Amino acid sequence: MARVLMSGNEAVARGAWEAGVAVGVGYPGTPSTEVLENLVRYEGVRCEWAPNEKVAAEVAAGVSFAGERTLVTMKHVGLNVAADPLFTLAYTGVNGGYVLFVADDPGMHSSQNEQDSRRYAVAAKVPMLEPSDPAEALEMTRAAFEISERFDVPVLVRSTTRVSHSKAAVEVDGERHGSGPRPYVKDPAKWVMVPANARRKRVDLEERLGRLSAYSEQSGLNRIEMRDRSLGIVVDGAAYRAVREALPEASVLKVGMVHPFPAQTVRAFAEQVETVAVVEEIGPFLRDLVALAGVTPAPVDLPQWGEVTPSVVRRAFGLDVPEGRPSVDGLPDRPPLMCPGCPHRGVFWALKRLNAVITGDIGCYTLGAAPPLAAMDSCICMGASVSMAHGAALVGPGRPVVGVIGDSTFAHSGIAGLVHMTYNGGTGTVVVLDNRTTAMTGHQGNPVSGVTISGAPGHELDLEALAHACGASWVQVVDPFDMSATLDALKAAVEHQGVSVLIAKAPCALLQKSSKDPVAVDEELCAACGACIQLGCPAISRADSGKALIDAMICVGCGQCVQVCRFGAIVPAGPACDVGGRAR
Ligand SMILES: Cc1ncc(C[n+]2csc(CCOP(=O)(O)OP(=O)(O)O)c2C)c(N)n1
Repeated sequence: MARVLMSGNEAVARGAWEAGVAVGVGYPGTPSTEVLENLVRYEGVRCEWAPNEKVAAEVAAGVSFAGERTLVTMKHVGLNVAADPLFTLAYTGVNGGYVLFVADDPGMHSSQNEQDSRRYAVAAKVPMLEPSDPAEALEMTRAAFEISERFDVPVLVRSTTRVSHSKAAVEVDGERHGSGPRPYVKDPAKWVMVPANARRKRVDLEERLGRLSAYSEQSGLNRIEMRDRSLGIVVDGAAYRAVREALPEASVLKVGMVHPFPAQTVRAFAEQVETVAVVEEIGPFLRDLVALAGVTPAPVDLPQWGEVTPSVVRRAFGLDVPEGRPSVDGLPDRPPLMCPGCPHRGVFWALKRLNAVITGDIGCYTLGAAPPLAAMDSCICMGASVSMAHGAALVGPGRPVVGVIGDSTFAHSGIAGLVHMTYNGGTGTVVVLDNRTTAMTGHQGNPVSGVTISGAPGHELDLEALAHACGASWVQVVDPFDMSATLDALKAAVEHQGVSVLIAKAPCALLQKSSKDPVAVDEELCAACGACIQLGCPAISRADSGKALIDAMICVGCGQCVQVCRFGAIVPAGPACDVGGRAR
């Protein structure tokens, strides 16, 4: 045993390794991504990025079916994608232990919505464990494999941003434990979910839930901590830490196995305290279950969205909230921006000139929605850009409709939209922004780049051939750093009568090993027209004179601004350039 400082995600990876997991598979998504990125570093585990979460959950199903332990990882919205296999795997059960790790994002630090994955455990009728810190993340991941094999069921481990990304001391075991490979036994009544078998399994599901309920009550995963008996708080996940800090005297029932919910333990806790209250993120979930258990929780004014911090807890219980850090006047807002030299910028610059309706998608390019580019009109979920472009074109808004999607997102769920489009005689345009990586979540490889999670080369999807095979009748590849070629290609794509696919191919600026020399503004020539400012490059700002100013410290010399300047005022900075990037 040793004590190591670990994040929650590192601890989940460690727990899976200690549990003898043979295969880890997932799709990146903040705040879950680092689990697989850490698991791949351990000996004796094979890890794979899947094109999407449904595929990941099914690959893991195959591993379990064939007798080994497996871990699947994803963020909360990924569980929507993986829900189809999960709900029926609850019927079949497992062979090797099957654990699905899902990370929720209360407060939406990096997500398009806020979901409560605890409800998936109830809906799919599978157990869910919920750690509050990295040490528990390790222990509960190990426990989840035991539960999975003991009760023949896939098990969910739910984390949230604070648990996944905060670091704490964790006890690690030098040994791998696991149950070893289990024999594969042909058993159609268990694995072939035709209605006759599924109806039998449906009954088993309820019987198994009953046994899991009994286990939840006595497992030790739900812990009563008695302190002052005037107030008892039922709490789970990251909110437990907030309660301990804000109300250190309060007694606590810390729920670690949220499903099946330990109703008897709640009743036993309620008998020992004068008032019961519930503290949770994205409620009411626990609160309703506590009430169903026959205990009436005291009303607490907790917001039903966002994270529960110690201040939120103190406010909810009518206590003073210590003043936070004083705000510093004059600090500029720093909204997320496309990096200097981002290849997406040239495409959005061109799209803006087309006066098109642009259905967008999720990735770094979602920043194309922000001013000054403001060239994206929707962003819902991964893959929606392509299918929405088709739907919008059916209505015909009187302007060209263009779906814009990244390479990873296209492989995730854009391809099926393109197939729908051509199959149904669509006429829209799809632009695939192929920056050779999944940039938004930290540069994971994907089927388009062909780079696997271990860094080894895998098969690289040929996007042109794929677009043709899907039925697109116009397919072209363009270098998005060539601004006029990009604009010309886009014009041709939207004028095409049929489905057109434009592949804008250039690596992410952060993947470039070296940048070119920076550029600078020749003040004599600059007409202060603002054309370069409209690119939304963080390296370009306006000087007090109204003329452009380029910050040589962050300019990577991509040349996009040089191309949009009609006055030839943007020139190589060279050595004759001061620190602000101003040409002398
Ligand atoms: C269903 C689902 N899974 C995962 C995510 C997390 N996520 C957001 S954007 C993104 C991929 C972006 O990669 P790409 O499309 O290549 O665009 P880039 O960021 O490289 O521009 C991922 C995985 C999500 N939002 N939804």
